[in-house]
Amino acid sequence: MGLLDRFRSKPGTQAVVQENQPEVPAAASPADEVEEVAPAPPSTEVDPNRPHLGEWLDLPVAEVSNHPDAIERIYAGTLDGMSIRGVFSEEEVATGVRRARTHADEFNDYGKQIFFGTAIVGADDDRADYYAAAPIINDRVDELFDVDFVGRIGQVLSAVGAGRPASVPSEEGRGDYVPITIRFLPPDGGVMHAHTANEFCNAWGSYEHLREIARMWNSLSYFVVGQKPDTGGELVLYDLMWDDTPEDVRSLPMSEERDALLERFGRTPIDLEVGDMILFTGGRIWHRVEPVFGTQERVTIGGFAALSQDEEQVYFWS
Ligand SMILES: O=C(O)CCC(=O)C(=O)O
Repeated sequence: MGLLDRFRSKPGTQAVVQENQPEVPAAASPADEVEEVAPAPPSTEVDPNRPHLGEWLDLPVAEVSNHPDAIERIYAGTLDGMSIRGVFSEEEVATGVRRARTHADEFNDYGKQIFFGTAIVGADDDRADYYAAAPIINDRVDELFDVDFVGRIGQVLSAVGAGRPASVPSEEGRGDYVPITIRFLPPDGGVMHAHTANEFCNAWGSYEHLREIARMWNSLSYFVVGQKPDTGGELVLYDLMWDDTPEDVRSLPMSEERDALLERFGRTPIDLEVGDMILFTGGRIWHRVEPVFGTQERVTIGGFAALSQDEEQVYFWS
């Protein structure tokens, strides 16, 4: 079982999500126009031909500051995400991937995915395992890259977040979150089955602290491509949003069986090169990573992002 296979669509998730709906603050803020709408109950039938996916930006990193409202638009549902080209050079990420491999004895091997760095998604409800494991990557991340990898991710998130500061959160008295995990998908069918972050971020115990400090409903996913595989490994966005998820899909855990049910919906593969960064509504949009084949692993370096509850900051973590 892979780490991400531990995601479960739990009965009662919908009620938990509504309880945790953050309120839009009355004070004026750059994100005032973002409307927080209570999630609709899941539909039992969704017309597979109904379009759900909307606008996607594809731009060089030099133009990222032309879109300071991108995160607000993503929350509002008027933008699905963006491919940001050349955030890092091939050499900058290749160096990090090469050095990460020298710590293979510290990797978490889940079979279909191998992670350097722990992730809150698979953590125990009290997060004790997460904070115990966080230093394994946090103590190394600066020496992995010759550039300030985490700082540059923060700069991009700040640029598309209307200049809000972007930071990796800490939990008082517990520890620091991990900014990135390095995800190796082996070339013998490594895969990440279809999921949305809404199904677990708003229900699982391990996210309790993040729910307190950040707007986890329709939160964002980001990653940088570290190495492309020979075949497969595309990130595919399904033309289906969490709110419209039919009950047969919603009731299953991450699995091949659930992937098969999603085949009735349209799919958009996102083509990225080494060093490109993607930022999208992983909370809302169903997505999966296609199986990887050939001789080369697929490597991505990434995590998740959200506006703080007071909308003054952007948080990112893995
Ligand atoms: O690192 C990847 O390619 C997977 C990204 C993903 O599935 C997510 O962020 O939810």
